[in-house]
Amino acid sequence: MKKKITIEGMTCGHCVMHIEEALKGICGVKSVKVDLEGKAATVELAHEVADEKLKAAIEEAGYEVKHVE
Ligand SMILES: [Cu+2]
Repeated sequence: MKKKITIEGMTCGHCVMHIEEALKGICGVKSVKVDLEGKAATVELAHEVADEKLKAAIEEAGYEVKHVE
């Protein structure tokens, strides 16, 4: 299962790492791939994780979530 998250506010590789770590800290997240230029993160999930949970982790890290699909 995969989800794509559209994120606003990433500007550099540090932001990418910050978001990767925030998402990897969530139970159920198997892997994370962040696309800086595409302003998105793709997460692979071991089991269902609520969109709200993904969103909260990113917002806590200081970025804005536009969309989860
Ligand atoms: Cu940055």
